[in-house]
Amino acid sequence: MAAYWSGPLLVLGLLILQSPSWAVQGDDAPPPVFFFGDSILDVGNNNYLDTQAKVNVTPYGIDFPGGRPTGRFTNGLNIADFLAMEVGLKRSPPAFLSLVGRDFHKRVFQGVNFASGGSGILEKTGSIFGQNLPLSLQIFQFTTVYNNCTIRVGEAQAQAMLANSLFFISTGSNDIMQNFNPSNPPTSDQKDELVATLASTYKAHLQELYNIGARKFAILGLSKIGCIPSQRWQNETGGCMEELNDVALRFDNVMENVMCQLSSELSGMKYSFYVGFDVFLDGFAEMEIACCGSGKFNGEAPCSPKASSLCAERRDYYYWDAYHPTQTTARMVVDVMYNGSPQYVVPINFKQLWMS
Ligand SMILES: *[C@@H]1O[C@H](CO)[C@@H](O)[C@H](O)[C@H]1NC(C)=O
Ligand SMILES: CC(=O)N[C@H]1CO[C@H](CO)[C@@H](O)[C@@H]1O
Repeated sequence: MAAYWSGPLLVLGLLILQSPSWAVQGDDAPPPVFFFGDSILDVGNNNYLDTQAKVNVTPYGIDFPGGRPTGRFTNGLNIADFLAMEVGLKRSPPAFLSLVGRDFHKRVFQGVNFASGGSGILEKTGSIFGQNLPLSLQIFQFTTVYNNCTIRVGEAQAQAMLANSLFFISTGSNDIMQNFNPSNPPTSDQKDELVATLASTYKAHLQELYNIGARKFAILGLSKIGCIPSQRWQNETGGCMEELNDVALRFDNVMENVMCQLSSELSGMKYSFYVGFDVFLDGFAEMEIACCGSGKFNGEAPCSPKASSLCAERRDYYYWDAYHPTQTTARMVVDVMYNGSPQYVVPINFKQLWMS
């Protein structure tokens, strides 16, 4: 896959070389924010891939400015956008693949979004849908951007910039859902084994980012993925898939430890971990049924232009489609991440990490 992208990447490299250094942006420009991970943060990378996990069709984007689909897996702005707004940007920095072959130099130093729907920590995760950018490839793509920045401004300045940048990552739920068979749920040992594999692979990827120069890591733990409409409809009583929630909880617990370990092993490394599992957002009239989809809980089939029913009051819904939160939910989640108490974001919240 890396070889497949080497063409477009080279084009991007040349563009960066021709662009003015970010020093011309002025000293008051905020440091960049880099996004990695899955569909929770994707702002259009999958539009460029051969995959079923592609949402550049209505009614996706119905509440986005202009009402147009962009490749975000929700009705409007997503978590990457709201986080970017907290740190002073208009919305998420552009999708990496949208920058290839374009004149983007004015925006690239606000950051880049490498997230790709369907992707996970493991290489093969999401391949049932077609192509995606696994975490390893996202980091490779980041390296190419960074290397070219270094050519422009020199290593010292590039390192200084990275040390102040925020690295925001959402991954793991696709790995868990795709390794889970509801009719044959894993034993406790098998759950721990899966979580250990995911956590050690994730840890190695975070170390790679650190080795390149990343210092501030904002990590999204998993929420109750057993309660999303695509899972809930499979429970005869309409409850959550408790086994899946149990794996997500184990993942959060192990990753919280991994982050703590990393911060003691890696000098200057700082982090904020969003314990999504513990967060309950109030104020939605509908917490179970997806706004767009079909079948039980609108979770049996994907949200699509023709086949789906669409709810009337989107802001009343927690879930937009079978897997993803609505814009309203995304805004509330970011508020907890950014401003929340240590009950939900440990050991500090994203704002404290950003300001540190
Ligand atoms: C289904 O939901 C009920 C609660 O309504 C819960 O007790 C049960 O464990 C769930 N079944 C599975 C397979 O998760
Ligand atoms: C020196 C260096 O790393 N240049 C890289 C610029 O980016 C392109 C692709 O993004 C790479 O192929 C170059 O190696």
